[in-house]
Amino acid sequence: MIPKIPIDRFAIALVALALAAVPACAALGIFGNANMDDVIDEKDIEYLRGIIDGRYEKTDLADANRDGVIDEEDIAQIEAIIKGEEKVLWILDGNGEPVAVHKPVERIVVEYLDNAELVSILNSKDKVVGIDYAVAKSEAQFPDLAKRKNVGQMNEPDYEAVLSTDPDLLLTFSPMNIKSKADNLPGVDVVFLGLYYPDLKDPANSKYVDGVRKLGYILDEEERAEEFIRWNLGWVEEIRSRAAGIPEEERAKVLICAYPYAHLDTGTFRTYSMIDTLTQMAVLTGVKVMAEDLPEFFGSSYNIQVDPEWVIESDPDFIYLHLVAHTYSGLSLEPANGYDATDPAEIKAARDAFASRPVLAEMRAVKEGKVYLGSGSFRNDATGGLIGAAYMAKAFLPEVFDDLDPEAIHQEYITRFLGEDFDLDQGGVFLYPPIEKGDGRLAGIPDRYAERLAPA
Ligand SMILES: [Ca+2]
Ligand SMILES: [Ca+2]
Repeated sequence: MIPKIPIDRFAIALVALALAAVPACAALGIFGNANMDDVIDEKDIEYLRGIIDGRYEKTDLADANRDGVIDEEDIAQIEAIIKGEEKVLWILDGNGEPVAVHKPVERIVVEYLDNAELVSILNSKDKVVGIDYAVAKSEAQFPDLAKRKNVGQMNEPDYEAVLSTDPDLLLTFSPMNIKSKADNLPGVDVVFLGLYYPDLKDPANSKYVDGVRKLGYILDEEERAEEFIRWNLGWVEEIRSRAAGIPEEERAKVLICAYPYAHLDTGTFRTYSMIDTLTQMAVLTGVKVMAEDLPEFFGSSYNIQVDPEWVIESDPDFIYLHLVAHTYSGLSLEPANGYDATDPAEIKAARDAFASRPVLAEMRAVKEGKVYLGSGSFRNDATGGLIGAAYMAKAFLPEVFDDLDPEAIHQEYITRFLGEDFDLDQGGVFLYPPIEKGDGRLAGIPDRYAERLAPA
C-alpha cells in the first residue's frame, strides 16, 4: 500500500538543459553525471574539464564527490564510476534527496515486490540477505529469495531483524520514513529508488526508469539495466502507438477501484488519481478512466474516495478491481491472487460477491459481465505498469490489441528478466475473467481451467 506523499519534489534542477551542449532528456540522478544526460561516461569528464577551465557552467550533478568544490578529484571519481571502482556513489534518490551508497554492495535487504524483482533482474539475487513479509509469503514467485531472512513488514520495521542480516544496503519500497530508517540502521545505506513513478506518458524520462538505471550503477550491472529498460520501453511504446489510433468518442470508459473497498459495503469506494500506476496503465491502453472528471484527479494523493452514488451514475463500460495479496504493512488479503495463487475459485467468488450487490446490479458493466479483477502484482511489480497495461489492453480493447499476447510479455519478463522457471500456463492467478486465447489457452489463469469457463 502506498502512503500519501507530495509529488512535487523533483529536485533534479533542469537548469542545465538550457545549455546547448546538454541533450534534452531527464538526467541520470548520479553525482558525476556532469553533462546531465542518461549515462556516466567520458563526456562527463570532458564536461567537467570545461567547468574547471570556465568554458561551461556548473551543473547540479557536477560535484561528483559532493565536497563542495569542482576539481580534479571529481574527475577521479567519474573515472572510478566508469571502471566500477568507486568507494562511494552519490545519487539523488526517488525523492530527489542526495544519498551516499557505499560500494561494493554485497548484502542487500529488499522491501516488497518491486525491489525483490529488480534485484533479480539485475543478476543480484545472491546478494539478498533479507526480505520483507510480502516477499517471504511469495514462495512461488521467489523460490530462492523467499528463503532468506524475513525481517517482517517494513511499514513499521523491526530494526534489530534488519541489522541481524548485516546489510550494506536497504532498498525501501515506500518513499516515507527514509530518514528514520537510516537513523535506526547505522552503517546501512537506505535507498528509495522511485520505482513507483513510471510516468507512462513519458516513461523514458520517468523516475522509474531512472531508478532502474541507478540500481544498475549501484550493483555494477549497467548493461543489464539498459537491456531491461529497452525491452520495457519498447512494449510501452507499442501499446501507446496502437492506442493512439482510437478516436476520442470510441474510448471505452473504465472505473478502477480497490477491491476491498468495492466489495465491503463501507459506504465508499476507492478509486485512483493520475499519479497512480493503475490509472496510468489504463490510460496507456487508450481508455478513459472515470476518475479523470474528479477534481482530485491531478492531485498529490494516490487514492480518491467516492460515494456508491457516483460509482453507479458513472456507469462505465468496464469495472477493474485491484487486488492485493500481501500488503506492505504485513497483511494477507483474500482473494488469493498473483504468482502464488493456483486456483481461480477464490477470485471468481470475489467477483460474484461484488456483482451480486443489489445496489450495483443495474450497472452496465455488471450486467454485461465486464467486471475484471486484477492482481496486485500489476501495480507493485518492477515493470512500472507494463504487464498490467498489457493485460488491461487485451481485456478492454480486444480488437485494437488483436495480436498482443500479454501472457507472452509476462512470461518473457519471468523467464528472461527475473530468471525464474515459473510457467504461466501452469500457475498464477492474475486476471479474472481471463483472456481466452483460443484452442483452450488462457491468459490470466492457468490453462487447465479453460473447460470450467466453457458454457454448460
Ligand atoms: Ca553523463
Ligand atoms: Ca568535488
